[in-house]
Amino acid sequence: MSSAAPTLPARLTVVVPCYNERANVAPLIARLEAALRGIAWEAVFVDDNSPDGTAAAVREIAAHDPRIRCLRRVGRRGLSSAVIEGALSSSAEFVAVIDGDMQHDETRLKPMLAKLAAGEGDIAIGSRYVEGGGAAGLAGGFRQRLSRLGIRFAQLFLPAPVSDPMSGFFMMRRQRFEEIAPRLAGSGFKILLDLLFNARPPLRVVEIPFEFRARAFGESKLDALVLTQFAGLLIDRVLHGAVPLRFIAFAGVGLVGVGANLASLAVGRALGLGFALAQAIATVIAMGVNFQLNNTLTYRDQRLRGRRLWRGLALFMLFCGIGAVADLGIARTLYEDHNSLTVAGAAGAIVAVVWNYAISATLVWRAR
Ligand SMILES: Nc1nc2c(ncn2[C@@H]2O[C@H](COP(=O)(O)OP(=O)(O)O)[C@@H](O)[C@H]2O)c(=O)[nH]1
Ligand SMILES: [Mg+2]
Repeated sequence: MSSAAPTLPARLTVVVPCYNERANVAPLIARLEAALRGIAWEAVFVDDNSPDGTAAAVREIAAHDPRIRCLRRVGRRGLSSAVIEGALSSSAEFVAVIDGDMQHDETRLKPMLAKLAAGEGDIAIGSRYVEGGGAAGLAGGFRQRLSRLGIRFAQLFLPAPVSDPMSGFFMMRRQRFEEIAPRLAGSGFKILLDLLFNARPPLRVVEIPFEFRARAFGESKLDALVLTQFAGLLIDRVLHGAVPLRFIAFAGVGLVGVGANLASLAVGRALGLGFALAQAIATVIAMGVNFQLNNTLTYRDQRLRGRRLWRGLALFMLFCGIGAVADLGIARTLYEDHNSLTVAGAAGAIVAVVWNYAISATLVWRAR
């Protein structure tokens, strides 16, 4: 690694979000160095306290290379917010975002900078889907189909067509980024989409093709969750933020829970259990399923682990249990008053989901 101190402040900040990418840190820096020769650059690795020691690997290099910085965040996870904070830590004229796993082609950074510096656009996007680009490195046909489907959806909401609005590889003027930053949703994975949606006036886009490489070390952190989070972003866009996304996710999980409850009840009955016992067991199973799904999806960014997980589960079951009893009471009263099962059932369900949501947000997964 070069130990030459930069004589100029950075013109380009490369933001590298990373989680468990220790083995990729040194090779990526070597590649950036080769690709950015002649440009005053720096790189900020934004690490969410990876257990594999990614931050330490960055600091080891930063100790003798002033172009390298480490931004270690604790108690938080999230690709979008990592990118936002990394970019906001920059004072350079341009900021770029590149994955920390070498799947993006760092040799495209120079052409991106040239286009932006020439005023050809406000944002340069590394695209897998324009002539000369490729998505072969996306693990599995499922991920490729998912990605294409998502792109088609996103096009419906974008001010101008962009061939790869889900790309995590782009560059823009820092000044524009700073203007848009306060309006960003900041949650989930799709920071570029978030930027394109929220820029006023819309960003002028230039697309630079690149070949998405296969991962050399480590594993992908993005799976089917990408789709749920992406759906969330679109729903939020349609509803203009009128209903909290978490509530929608929570209600969706609740529906799955109802299915789990009915299925368990049927199994219990088939095994010859009495109705009350089968229903009690089915309720506990459904609450467990709901808790687990909420912990991995709805509250992914505040996911409970270890002792906190068990404490959260106990609280969740206790309060949702109280909710279930209240719900039965409301349903019964309404049924007696109106003699309509649908009204009674629906009212009971609405009260239950609002109650459970309120408890979950304030007691179980409270923001730390
Ligand atoms: N700081 C931070 N980085 C993340 C997080 N999730 C993913 N990343 C990084 O974002 C980049 C893209 O993630 P990856 O799992 O490779 O996604 P894929 O290439 O779509 O499979 C990688 O550099 C990851 O290490 C996160 O929660 N926090
Ligand atoms: Mg990757």
